[in-house]
Amino acid sequence: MDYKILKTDLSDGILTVTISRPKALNALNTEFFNEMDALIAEVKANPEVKIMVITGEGKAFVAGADIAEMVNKNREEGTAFSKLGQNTFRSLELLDIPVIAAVNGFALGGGMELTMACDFRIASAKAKFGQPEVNLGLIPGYAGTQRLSRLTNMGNALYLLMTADMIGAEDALRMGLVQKVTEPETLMEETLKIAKNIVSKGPQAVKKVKQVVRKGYEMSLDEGSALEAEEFGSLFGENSEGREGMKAFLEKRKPEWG
Ligand code: DAK
Repeated sequence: MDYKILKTDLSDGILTVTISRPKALNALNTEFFNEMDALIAEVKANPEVKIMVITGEGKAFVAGADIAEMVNKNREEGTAFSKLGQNTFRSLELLDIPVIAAVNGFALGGGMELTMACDFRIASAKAKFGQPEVNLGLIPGYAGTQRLSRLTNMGNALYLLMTADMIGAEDALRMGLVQKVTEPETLMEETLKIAKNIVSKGPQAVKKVKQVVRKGYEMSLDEGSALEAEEFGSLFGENSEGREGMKAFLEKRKPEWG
């Protein structure tokens, strides 16, 4: 499929997706959500894609939901716009492959919510994060109120949501919102290095890490541990990825993942 807003590049199993609507600082409109839904469906059907990296073109990652598109919506339309985004972000989060946000600039409102639907975040030292919805008399509509407290903590979430403060990459790192800060020029190089490293690991194991951590987060420790034991076991046995990985270690060679 041809995309207008999303630029894609697939190489060595890494799908780089660049959100490209720089004149509006990559603000998220209906067209973006439709394209992202289509892309997610393509990714699910393409075993060549081992990992996805999302970034933005120009000075913004994404400066939020498109205010120009939202301004005249009525209550029902507002709810529908929120559900459209929530569903897209949830599908992204539920992809079985890892998804990394490479945050190059402003990640505000819906943009920060998009980064939070990714598995982890690498930020340029120039990145700025914020949930400015209360400035507009709104609250986040793409589950930002839910993911922010889970990713950081209740105090950080309420502080950022109530003040609408914009924070830099180092503060985001300190809060646990981002995992690594890079020089602006090396953001993509460093993110792709991390992606390549993950692609070299046991692909089933990487998928299971995502599944077990994410599902386990919603469970009690005992339920989560039971799930872990089950999935741990699924990597054993003849022709399994675990057998190959352990054999390769003992034979002092690189594993050959199927
Ligand atoms: N939407 C639409 N256009 C935007 C935009 C946005 N979020 N952000 C920037 N733009 C546009 C600007 O209008 C401007 O367009 P022109 O005037 O050139 O036509 C162009 O991008 C460049 O922006 P600036 O001239 O403002 O650039 P600056 O460098 O001076 O400032 C800025 C950069 C990021 C500080 C500033 O643009 C800014 O404050 N932008 C708005 C940031 C913001 O408030 N974002 C949060 C959006 S609200 C919900 C569903 C979803 C949501 C909430 C509820 N339900 C349905 C319940 C989510 C809400 C949000 O994400």
